[in-house]
Amino acid sequence: MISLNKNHSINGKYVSNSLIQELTESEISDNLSKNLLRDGYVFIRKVYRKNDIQNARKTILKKLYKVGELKEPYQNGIFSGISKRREFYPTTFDLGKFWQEISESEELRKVIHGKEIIKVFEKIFQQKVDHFSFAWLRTVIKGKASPLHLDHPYMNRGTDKLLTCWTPLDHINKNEGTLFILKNSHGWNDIKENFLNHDIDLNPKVPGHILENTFDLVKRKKSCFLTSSFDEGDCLIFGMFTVHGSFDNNTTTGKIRLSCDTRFQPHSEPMDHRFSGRNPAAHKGLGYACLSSSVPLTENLKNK
Ligand SMILES: O=C(O)CCC(=O)C(=O)O
Repeated sequence: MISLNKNHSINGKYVSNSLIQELTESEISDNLSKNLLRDGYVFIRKVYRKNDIQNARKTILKKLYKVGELKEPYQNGIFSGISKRREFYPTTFDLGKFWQEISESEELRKVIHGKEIIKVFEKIFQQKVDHFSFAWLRTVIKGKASPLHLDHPYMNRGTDKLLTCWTPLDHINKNEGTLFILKNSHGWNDIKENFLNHDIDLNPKVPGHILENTFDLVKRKKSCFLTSSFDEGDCLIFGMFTVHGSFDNNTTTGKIRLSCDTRFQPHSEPMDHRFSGRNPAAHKGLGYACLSSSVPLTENLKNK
């Protein structure tokens, strides 16, 4: 009989226990480039200072509380089920500016662009590094998730040496919508060819995410879901062709899942201009309004 994992579901369908494995952990002292090449990702714990993460989280949650989206005490990050965000920020432009202000808060930037994570990327690239100024701060409510995708079609106008850094901004229990990577997916040439050079802004009719059913793909590739519970300080780094997504947030407390993804590259490589500078244009020139998290939590239907 198939044993289902009640923590992990995709579109409401539970994943079988036999398809779930723990992400392999790397230490900062390991050969990170080698591990990245081998696995398509590196997962490192205790990179950031806990205190910095806590300050960043508090700043973000306070802003959400002020627009009525969190219950008291707001520090617990429990969704209130309502939102006044649109009352304060009626237009898409206003909502984008609100999200930009949160995303650019000093406390968050101290984490996502701080010396601890820079050190990790300098070790990976063996040279000075740069990062996008744009950051993908995500607030995922109960029942929501990010679709299965790889990052290449979203940000491929600079260097192919770009790496994603996914940073949990809270402890994320296994049932709270953890990120997953499909094992060995960085080596799947058919998937890579499907998306190679696809640019979602130039060709918006073709989706950036994978349309094949996630369970079918996992079966076809004899793969499995790699995930973990995440703690303050952890980071998960992966390449542009590593297939990933998130499980549904199946919280029992109403807690939102808070995380931020950022992108790093060698300093010597060209940068995708959409995501750099003081007011990054991002997708469709919308700036921070291109993110689904920029809309009120009550309207947050999908996460890419
Ligand atoms: O956090 C998520 O739900 C999605 C993150 C993601 O897709 C990414 O880091 O590229």
